[in-house]
Amino acid sequence: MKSGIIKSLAEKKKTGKKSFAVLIDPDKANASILDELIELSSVAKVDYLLVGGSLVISNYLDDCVQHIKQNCDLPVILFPGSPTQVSKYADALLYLSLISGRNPELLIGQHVVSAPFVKQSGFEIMPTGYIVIDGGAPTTVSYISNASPIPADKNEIAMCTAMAGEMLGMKLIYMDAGSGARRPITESMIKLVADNIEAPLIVGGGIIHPEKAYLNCKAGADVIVVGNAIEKDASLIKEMSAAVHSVPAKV
Ligand code: 1GP
Repeated sequence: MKSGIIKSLAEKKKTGKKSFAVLIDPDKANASILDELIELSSVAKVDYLLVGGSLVISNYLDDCVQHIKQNCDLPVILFPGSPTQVSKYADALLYLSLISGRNPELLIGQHVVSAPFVKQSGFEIMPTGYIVIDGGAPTTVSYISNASPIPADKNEIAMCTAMAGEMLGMKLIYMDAGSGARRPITESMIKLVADNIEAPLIVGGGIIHPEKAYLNCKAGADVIVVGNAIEKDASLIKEMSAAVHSVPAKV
């Protein structure tokens, strides 16, 4: 059953409507944590729940996604660190190719291995150019991928990478400073990338203040993802969601 999330993101982009996504790491979420996140996210009108992480150690992914789907209507999008992180209970999968790196395994190799399995899953596949930007701290994704991030001040490299990804057919671009980044992606980089692509732009990594989420959207981000800050203080969901949704739509 296809869920049509890409289509709705493209439509929202046309009107300048921004989205907020809460990132849930299944390694850190038990049923009671999930219940709190579900309740707060539903009340705050969060747009999507992303589930995954660069290193999912536990076997809780399926249970985690199932628990969410049984308790709310929010769309669940998988954000996998590897092809094993797939659950048939999700609505969609960010089908990531790490286009900022030069590791063939994460550009195409793992996709080849998992293609038949992913195709028969039934959820929406969202082809996504994944661009990692230096966030001032070594991140799990950089270590695992053995790929250097784009330097934080090299806006043009990020722009060219996103353009290339889009022209290769990727439907979304995700710029990520990495979970727990010390420095989130700058607004100037977001603006340059957003001004040069038509695909919806997802931005995450190190966003801890609602004001930054707002400024990122003003600069051109279409979806803001927050994980770490919400793990520390779940009540932030309300303020983050309000900040993202307060960005004026295009007239
Ligand atoms: C990481 O973009 C996500 O891949 C979210 O980052 O956990 O720092 O919010 P944080």
